[in-house]
Amino acid sequence: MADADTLVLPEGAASDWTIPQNWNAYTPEEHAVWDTLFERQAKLLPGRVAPEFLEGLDILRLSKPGIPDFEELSDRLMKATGWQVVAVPGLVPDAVFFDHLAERRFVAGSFIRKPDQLDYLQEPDVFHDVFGHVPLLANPVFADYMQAYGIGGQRAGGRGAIDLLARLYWYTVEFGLIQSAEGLRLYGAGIVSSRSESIFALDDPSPNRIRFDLKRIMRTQYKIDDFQQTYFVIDSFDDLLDRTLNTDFAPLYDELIGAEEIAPDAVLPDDRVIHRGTQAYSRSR
Ligand code: HBI
Ligand code: FE
Repeated sequence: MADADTLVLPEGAASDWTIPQNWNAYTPEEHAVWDTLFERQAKLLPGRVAPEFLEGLDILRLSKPGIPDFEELSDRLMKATGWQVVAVPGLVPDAVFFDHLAERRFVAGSFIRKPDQLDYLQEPDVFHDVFGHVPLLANPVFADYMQAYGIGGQRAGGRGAIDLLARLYWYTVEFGLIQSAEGLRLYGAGIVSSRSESIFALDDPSPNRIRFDLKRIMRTQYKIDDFQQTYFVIDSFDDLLDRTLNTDFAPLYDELIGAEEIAPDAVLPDDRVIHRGTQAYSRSR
């Protein structure tokens, strides 16, 4: 999201880019879109998603129907892990995004996609942001990882380092897979909020599935407008948090800024490959 820093503060937004969610203004049709998407994913995900996500999903089962009221949601999340959900108009500048995460505030778009966009949407709406991201924020370890990412972003300083960090976010928070005792499971918000990618990421022979490697991920380009060609698999949330907390990022940036980038579909000799993708899907596009 390289254009996140050329954005201008929208009218009516506070200096931290937050806006009132205005829950009462949602129409019955908008709530119905949420309900349709929620039911679809709630049916599809058991057996495919990390158990921690399913545990967190209960946090979204609120007293009112439809799109969650962020105040009520934040009350619950605050009790679980000290996180809050705040509304923003859309994409916010990187520095604003990092500051919110560092303070344990997750920024969520408050608008919802139209009924004819159920399966594909470029900009993150409330279903992606809340259904996709919030359940894992109820998990103490993942909650700490997200805050650590925000603090890491505050310290990054400069486009080069932020681009490297954005890849880490992309291949974990948005499109990560995890090895559970029962097998490979989904946890990335971009996957779990998408019906088609929830199937593709786990079952399709096309994409590579490669074990998590921080340096490798930070060199890997990604696609923002189609299914991923490679998914990276973590061993556990504890391991993900440990690896990032125990890494000194400053020398890593020095080493990696300007290093050769890795194509989204590449498999390297040193990769710990779980599945070597056929890339049949991407070649058919
Ligand atoms: N803004 N609303 C919103 N949501 C994001 O996920 C987001 C953002 N701004 C910047 C950003 N993500 C990323 O580019 C950072 O992780 C670098
Ligand atoms: Fe997201």
